Amino acid sequence: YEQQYLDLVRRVWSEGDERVDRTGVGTRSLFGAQLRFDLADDAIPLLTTKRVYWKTATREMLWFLTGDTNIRSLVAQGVHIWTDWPLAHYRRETGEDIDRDAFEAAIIADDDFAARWGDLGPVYGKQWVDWPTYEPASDGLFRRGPGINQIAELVESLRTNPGSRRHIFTGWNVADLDSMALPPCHMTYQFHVSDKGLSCQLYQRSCDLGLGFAFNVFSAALLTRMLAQQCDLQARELVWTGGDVHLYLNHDALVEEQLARRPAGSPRLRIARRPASIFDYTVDDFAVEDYAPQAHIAAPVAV
Ligand code: THF
Repeated sequence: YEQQYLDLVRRVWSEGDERVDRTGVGTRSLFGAQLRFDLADDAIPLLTTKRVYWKTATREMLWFLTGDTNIRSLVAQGVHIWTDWPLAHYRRETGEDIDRDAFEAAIIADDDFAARWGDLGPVYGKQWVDWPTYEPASDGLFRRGPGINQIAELVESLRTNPGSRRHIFTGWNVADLDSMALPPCHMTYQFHVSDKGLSCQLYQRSCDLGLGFAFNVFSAALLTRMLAQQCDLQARELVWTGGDVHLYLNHDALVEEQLARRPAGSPRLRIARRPASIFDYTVDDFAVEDYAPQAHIAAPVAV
């Protein structure tokens, strides 16, 4: 399955349209791509042509499921993948040239600093488990209603109405986009149940093929496995659909190195226990086996 990914990387790198993107770094990109990953027998899409820090991706997924949108709890766990956006915002607003470690230290040490500078706005977690609603009040104004937990409703619908074609959750809350540090990239998830098991299709409007992709497919597969376990289903397949699929021009060394490598092995994901609900997993519940990747390749993230 990894060969599909490498073929897509090669195609984007050689045939992609070069364009200036939001970050100013520049990309080569193509529009519209689909890859399929088998999830049967504990198979998990984890690239072997470079080490992928799957525990970091797992911590991020569990963080989404808590509804938290502040980077503080991630940073406290040694997860740095969301720090660059609040850091850039802080530098812009204050003009202070604080370094990343000092910024993260302040996020951990100082409650007020974390509340003021660590929040990403109503991003993934907020929309997934607490989508805002409004209800009319007697004064003719509207006030906040109870939030909608899309994930809890998804589990319920998979259990009680498996044949539904509406097993969907989305982070793309149009009214909230302007308040988000970054609008969702992996934006819509649809699930499908047949006698062969539970499948997931992820629509990802924008994909950083060099960096984010490895995290995004692992995370979607992880979530599908958790949902399957909670609903007593077998996980079957992950269908990944990308919109703007791109490689950043400053990932040239990563691309050349990774394309020179050959995939090897078939990693498996084991889940050690069956937690009481989809919201009760911890990172220690997961183990990856048969994963002997080639060396990590560092590459800069475009902010
Ligand atoms: N923006 C861009 N430009 N690329 C992305 O992949 C991306 N995301 C999220 C939001 N905006 C994005 C953030 N997720 C890494 C991984 C995931 C990220 C951001 C950064 C990253 O740097 N990974 C490195 C090191 C990981 C580590 O240090 O633990 C790697 O080699 O994988 C995609 O959803």
